[in-house]
Amino acid sequence: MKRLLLVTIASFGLASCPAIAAPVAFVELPGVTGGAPLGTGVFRADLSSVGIANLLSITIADNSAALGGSPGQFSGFDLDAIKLSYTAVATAAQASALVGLNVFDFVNEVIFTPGAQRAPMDAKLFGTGPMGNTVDNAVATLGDFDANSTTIIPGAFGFISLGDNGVLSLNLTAPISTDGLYLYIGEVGNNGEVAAGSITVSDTRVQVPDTSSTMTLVALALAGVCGMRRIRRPGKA
Ligand SMILES: [Ca+2]
Ligand SMILES: [Ca+2]
Ligand SMILES: [Ca+2]
Repeated sequence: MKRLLLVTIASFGLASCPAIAAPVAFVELPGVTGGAPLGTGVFRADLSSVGIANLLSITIADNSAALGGSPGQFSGFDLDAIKLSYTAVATAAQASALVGLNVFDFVNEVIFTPGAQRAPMDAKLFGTGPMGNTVDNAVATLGDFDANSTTIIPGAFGFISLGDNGVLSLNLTAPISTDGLYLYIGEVGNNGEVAAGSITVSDTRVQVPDTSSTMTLVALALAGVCGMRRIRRPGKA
């Protein structure tokens, strides 16, 4: 039943708004970067080969299978920074020095669905806003590879922990060509969490919340298709 519903929703999406999304392959650059202590591993992807001419959004999903790293608020992939550039650099330190394209809005064009914490749990994931379902970019600083690679508080800084199976989507402020374009992401601690297998790039914007209205639209669409005849039924005319 659940599978049928998902297929239906996907079909609606394809019918009204064609979208192309492609997975991304990463290579790990040698060395580490970040703040103090230094410990961010950097992964680079060549977006020329993803089959999308113009890039509009990037989605990063934790794919750690609950392995690697630390529990509680530090569960899952620890994202230090994300950069796009037409320059290919070869080391983590060079990626840190690279001035990325000014195409992100880490405050208004970020959609975060927190993943699960491993026990013992904390109030919310590290680097998230008051309710735990937004990015606090004053802490995460997603434009800079500056993370302090520690779980000691105070001390930890410069990243967001996605939680197990957490998902972070970023809309670009303008579409950019993928020809010669490189994506760089950093994992704090470089200690076993994986997102590389679960990053997709798309030529379609990701819907900025709120999820309740999205679900309402889906429900209305389904109700419209499935329940037309019932509208006249009540008998209180
Ligand atoms: Ca982690
Ligand atoms: Ca950072
Ligand atoms: Ca980590």
